[in-house]
Amino acid sequence: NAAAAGIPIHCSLLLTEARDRHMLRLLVLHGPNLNLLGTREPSVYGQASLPDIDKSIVRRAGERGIAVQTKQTNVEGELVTWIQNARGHFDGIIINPAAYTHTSIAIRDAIAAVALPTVEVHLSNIHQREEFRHHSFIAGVALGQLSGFGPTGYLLALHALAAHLEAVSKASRPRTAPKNKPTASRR
Ligand code: CA2
Repeated sequence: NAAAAGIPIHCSLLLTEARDRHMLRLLVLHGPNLNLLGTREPSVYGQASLPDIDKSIVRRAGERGIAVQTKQTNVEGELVTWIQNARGHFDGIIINPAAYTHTSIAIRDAIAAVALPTVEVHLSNIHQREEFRHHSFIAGVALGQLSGFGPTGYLLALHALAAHLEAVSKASRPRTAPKNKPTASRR
């Protein structure tokens, strides 16, 4: 149930309503230390705080008629549990696993197990930074990766994931029989 899934009751009601209205439901997860955004290292991670970023994601989702829930934790196991529990409640996941990107087989396995399309986001360009940041355990199980676009990366991920889900849902809909063309009646 929703409470066991770590989803607050008010939010679970919103998610149920979103499902009933055939809205896409996306889960946005932020990993360790991202709660410090805007307070330190602005030259690397920018000036925006995590609440600023979340507000812009929620605003853009609202404009597109998408329901989103955003969550941050410094705990690896919590991310694993939230990913596992996303099944049945969400259609896709956007995740910045932060430093766990480069270390966590557990998060990779959870994403593979839950089989929800997942987009990996990084504020900085991890490929331009230290060697140890070049490898992502997540990239191999992600739909795609956005790295280096700052907070805009989350909005690009939202757009890309929604486009993917809409295309998948359109492809799986039964094709309606083409309407008979009116034929010219012969006298
Ligand atoms: O660029 C990204 O988004 C990262 O995922 C951020 C992680 C880093 O370990 C990854 O290699 C790339 C670090 C997040 C730490 O965030 C801070 C924010 C403000 C001050 C200090 C750390």
